[in-house]
Amino acid sequence: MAEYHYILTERDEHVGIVTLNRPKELNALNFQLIEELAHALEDFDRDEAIHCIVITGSGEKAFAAGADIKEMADKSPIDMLQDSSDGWRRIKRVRTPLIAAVGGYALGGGCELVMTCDMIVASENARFGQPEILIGVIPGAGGTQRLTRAIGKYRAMEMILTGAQIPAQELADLGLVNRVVPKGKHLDAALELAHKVAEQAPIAARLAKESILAAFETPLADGLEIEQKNFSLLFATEDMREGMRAFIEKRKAEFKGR
Ligand code: CO8
Repeated sequence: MAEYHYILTERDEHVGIVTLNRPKELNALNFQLIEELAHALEDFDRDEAIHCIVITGSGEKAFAAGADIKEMADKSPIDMLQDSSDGWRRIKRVRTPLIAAVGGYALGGGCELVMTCDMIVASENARFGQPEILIGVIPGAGGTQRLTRAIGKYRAMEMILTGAQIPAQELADLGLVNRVVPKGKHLDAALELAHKVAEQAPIAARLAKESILAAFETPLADGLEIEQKNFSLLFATEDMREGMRAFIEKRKAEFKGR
């Protein structure tokens, strides 16, 4: 297992857990943290025993309060391109389903990291926002795109142009947050969901993720092609034979990830 300074990793059966671990700085995402996070997610992604990954923040106050403003303040455009954007690209390429467990603030890059995940579980006190405009910039890790696709142009405009913080329940009502749970219960609830996902045939879960993400990146006709090909490809897996046989034999399927 790699040595990390700003994150913690652990495993709970078939679920990998990554905790952003700079609680005094509200888990602000410095360049090294993003590099470590990308590395840890890639490690879990390569590990056949891991079927779902939960990302959370340490401490009670925040998932992450954004990119590290103190580190960014003196950076040049080239620094930003070279030091930071590669890690974000690597996180986006992770094929294993990702669940964000959000307690407290998910702001700026923190909100963008949450939206890079595939499902979002939040405590009732969680607050989401894209406050970059308040410090003279705009979201730079997908916020203008993912937020707009999730909640629509008008609400995204308001959030990004005012920098307002929005409570979890309001975003659940708009479709961004999967479920809101009592304060402090976000990790337990995310793990419960993760274990449900981890019980499924893992290759099918990855191809389902890939196909759903295609809905954001391709015209409908291309997305339908991708889905059809991924669906057919699953007929090459032992898990597909097992799943269908188990249904016919009226028993629970035992998936092996092959
Ligand atoms: N960066 C660095 N340090 C931070 C950050 C941050 N984003 N957020 C909080 N901290 C630090 C504070 O400076 C403070 O440190 P110290 O004790 O040394 O002064 C400590 O964390 C605790 O914070 P506060 O005292 O401010 O706590 P409060 O409870 O009073 O306030 C807030 C909490 C409202 C969350 C407040 O800290 C805040 O507004 N933080 C900044 C939020 C923000 O603007 N986020 C957006 C940053 S920009 C961004 O994310 C762009 C992403 C693009 C990435 C693209 C890369 C390619």
